[in-house]
Amino acid sequence: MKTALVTGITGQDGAYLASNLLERGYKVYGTYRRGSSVNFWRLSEVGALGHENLELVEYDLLDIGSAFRLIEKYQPEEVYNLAAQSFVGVSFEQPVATAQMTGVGPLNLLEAIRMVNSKIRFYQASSSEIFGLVQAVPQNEDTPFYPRSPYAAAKLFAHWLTVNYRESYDMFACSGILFNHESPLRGQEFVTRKITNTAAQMVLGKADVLELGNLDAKRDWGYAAEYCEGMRLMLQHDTPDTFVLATNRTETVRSFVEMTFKALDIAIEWKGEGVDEVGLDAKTGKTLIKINPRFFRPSEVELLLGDPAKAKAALGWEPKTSLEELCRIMVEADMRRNKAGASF
Ligand code: NDP
Ligand code: GDR
Repeated sequence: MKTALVTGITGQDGAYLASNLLERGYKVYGTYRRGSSVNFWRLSEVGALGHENLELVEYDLLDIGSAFRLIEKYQPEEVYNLAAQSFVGVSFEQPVATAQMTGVGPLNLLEAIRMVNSKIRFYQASSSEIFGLVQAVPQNEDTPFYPRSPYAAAKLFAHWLTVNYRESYDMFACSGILFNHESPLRGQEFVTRKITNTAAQMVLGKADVLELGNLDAKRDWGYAAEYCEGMRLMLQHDTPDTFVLATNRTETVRSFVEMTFKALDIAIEWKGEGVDEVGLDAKTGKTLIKINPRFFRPSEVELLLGDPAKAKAALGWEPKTSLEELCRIMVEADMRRNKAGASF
């Protein structure tokens, strides 16, 4: 039986990856951090909670001693490092904590693997945020980096260390530069899920208005379950490497809003400019969307568009779900949950 350790098991990707690996007959050690109340709702949604081959293990990625004990005790064949402070907006408020969790956290694991058993295969959850200020599009493995937030700078540190441990110690260390990937399991603070969930609540009379920041930011959005399969494929490849996973299509936040309301049979008409812009129900004239400056970031990544050609050629990986389909899946899940009174 193959063994894998997945950090950040309570997150969106942790749930999809755990479910993927369990279906393939893996023994999975999933790490979560101690808190006053730990929430396993995502594992429950994918049907992984309580699986006989899933063992949940407490781990704080800031504690290097824990990293050593974890690797020594379980000696997994594969380690997928997904845990991080993953919200870009918060990284401007908590830059030092983000640097430690998102930057130094992966280094703790790399060190533990190097010292305990350097044959263990390691996946680092790198991010398209490291491309930051546009240098070239579409962005691929050779595009220069220009991080625009403490989060992106921390992810870039972890990316380079992954590459450095691969080259210095001959470790099987892979960096997956993943573009935004979404699903009904996405946290509500991220823009896609905030939009689908609030829109569902508005239709059900549980919310009045959707408040957003920069509507013109462009993102390359894909479906999270497919990206987690890409992570697995990277660790099955003959050689360790860096891969971009993306859809090669970019859309504005504004079009994601339109897509969401369209899935609910509502057409949006935009009026006004800048912070005074509003989105109206084209039929009734009711204001549905407002701009709130609170949601703007001190510096923004305006355009992400990824080229996944290398992953397709080497891993046979390609995205399958269109953005319209993904949006519809998310809206329907949020309608169902809100009707049932669920709060996640
Ligand atoms: P989530 O925010 O959903 O999950 C993050 C996970 O990290 C949670 O399980 C969280 O635990 C855990 N975590 C946070 N801090 C600590 C800590 N100090 N010790 C232990 N665990 C901790 O993120 P996603 O699943 O969306 O993303 C997975 C990874 O991929 C992240 O590293 C993210 O930065 C990266 N990434 C994500 C992309 C995306 O579009 N989703 C794109 C590119 C990269 P808790 O539940 O307790 O908060
Ligand atoms: P991102 O995702 O920063 O790309 O990071 P997020 O969904 O937070 O923002 C996407 C874009 O939407 C704009 N935006 C808003 N964002 C949020 N959260 N809330 C709003 O109200 C809002 N209005 C407009 C943002 O300014 C931004 O341009 C995600 C995370 O999963 C990271 O962990 C990951 O590394 C990257 O994707 C790739």
